[in-house]
Formats: sequence, C-alpha cells, structure tokens
Amino acid sequence: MKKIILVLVSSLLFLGILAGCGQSSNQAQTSDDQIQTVHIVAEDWKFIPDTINVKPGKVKFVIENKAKRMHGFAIDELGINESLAPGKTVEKIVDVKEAGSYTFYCSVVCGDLDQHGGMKGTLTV
Ligand SMILES: [Cu+2]
Repeated sequence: MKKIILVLVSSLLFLGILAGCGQSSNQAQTSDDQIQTVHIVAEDWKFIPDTINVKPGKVKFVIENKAKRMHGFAIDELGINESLAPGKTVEKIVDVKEAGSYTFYCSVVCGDLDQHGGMKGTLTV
C-alpha cells in the first residue's frame, strides 16, 4: 500500500513539473510572438521563397537546407552569414532596423557560376 502511495505521489510531482514547464514555454512563446519568423528553404540551386517581406523589428530566419550539399545564407547589411549543412536547419535572429531592400544569397560556393550565382533573393523591409 505504501508503495502505491509513493508511486502516486511521485507521478503527481512529475505531472506538476510537466505543467510548470508547459507554463514557462508558453511565456517564451508570448515574447516570441513579437518576433517575425521567416522560413526559407535552400535547395539546389534556389531559395524558396526568393522574395520575403517583413516589418522593421526582430526577425527570426529559419533556414532549412533540403539539398545534399552545403549551402549558405548571407545578408551582408544585416551581418548574417550562415553555413547550412545538408539536411540541417539553422536559426538566426536579427534586429532589422532600417527599411529597404536587402539581397540574400548563398555564401558557400556550391555549384558552377550560374548555379551558385543564381541562389539569391530579396528581403524587403
Ligand atoms: Cu548554394
């Protein structure tokens, strides 16, 4: 009988911990809501989408490399230069203060001039 109570108490404790975690992650999401999230997929040899619109403020870039080779993701003016390992997703949060048109491009030489050179797009703020 004591054992059953012990199991019951420890499972209640465990649930309590789980609930606690749930709450704290909800709070994190609330603050995340103020961050605009942009999903970009890198393939051979293009970014999808290749035109992105955001408002000034914090932007979280979630860049997934679906190709079987290395690619990169760079926006010079925003100080972004990430290498993207095959099959991996990279996240980068930047504070975009100035409205304008920014070019993003592949910063890892990944094919011939046409292929690699064609991997670019425009971020409009
Ligand atoms: Cu590339």
